[in-house]
Amino acid sequence: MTEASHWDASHWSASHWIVGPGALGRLIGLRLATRAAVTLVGRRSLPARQTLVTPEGDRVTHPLATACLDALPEATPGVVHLTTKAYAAEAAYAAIAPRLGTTTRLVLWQNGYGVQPSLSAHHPGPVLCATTTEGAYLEGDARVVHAGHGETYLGSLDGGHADEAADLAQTLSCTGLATRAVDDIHTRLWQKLAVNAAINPLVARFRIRNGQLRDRPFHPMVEGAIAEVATILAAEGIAPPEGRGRAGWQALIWRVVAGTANNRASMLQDVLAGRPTEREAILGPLLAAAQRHGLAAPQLAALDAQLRRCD
Ligand code: KPL
Repeated sequence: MTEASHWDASHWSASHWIVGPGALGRLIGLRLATRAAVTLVGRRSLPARQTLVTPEGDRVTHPLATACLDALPEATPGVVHLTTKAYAAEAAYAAIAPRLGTTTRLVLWQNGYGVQPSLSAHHPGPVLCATTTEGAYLEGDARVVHAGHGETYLGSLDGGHADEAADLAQTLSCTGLATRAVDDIHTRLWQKLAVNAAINPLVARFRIRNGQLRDRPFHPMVEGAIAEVATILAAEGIAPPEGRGRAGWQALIWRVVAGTANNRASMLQDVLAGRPTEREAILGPLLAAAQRHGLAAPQLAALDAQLRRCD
């Protein structure tokens, strides 16, 4: 029997676990709660009533099931959304693994390109990777603010499970998270990684908002990072945006800087809060690729070394 003929469209209305309920996880959980049974699974227990503030200013409160990683519900979930930071994903997966079955769909929402290949190989059921530009932040323990609408892309690294990706994309879209199923999620994850690599380490190092990267002395530093990223990704066979080589990377990255000018990037927020950063998931794959191809990446390597001291 083919994967598609196994497919049961009611699957996405099955139970969804949100493992790692930070801002993104709670946004997904509260959006899905209108259509499915949702359980927030975290390291500590959370208030069962959670409020979503929509970009339009509406407040919607839902009662959600909550659970702790060390006291999981008995039932096997239909879908697990792993929404931890990249560095915490493997440990969170290991903690829930005893409850997962071959029918459990695993959706990986991490930045960078570290856990996606390893968990895709490891999980016995279908694995989808997601990359999103949805903006959300927490206000206390019981409220998430959906700051701005973005776009989410969803697909499996080997291009399989297209029906599952299409169906989940439709479900998420219906709840207010515009999502497209794609067959090139590998490229899209690397493109997001490229954006994060050119912006996040610099703003974290200099403790500036994204828009300040357009000014001196930072502008040439961004251009230097883009040049290294573009060279590494060309060697790695990752298509530049709009197929335009380095100019495509420049256009994309400067567009994101302008669009998020007022933001404190996630890595800066992590540094300011004394949390570990996603340095390894974002710069690690680039530096490993540079080494594989015998390319020098002095600026990315220096940023990596500086951030390592904050970890
Ligand atoms: O994704 C981001 C982040 O903060 O991690 C960017 C696009 C850089 C926006 O701040």
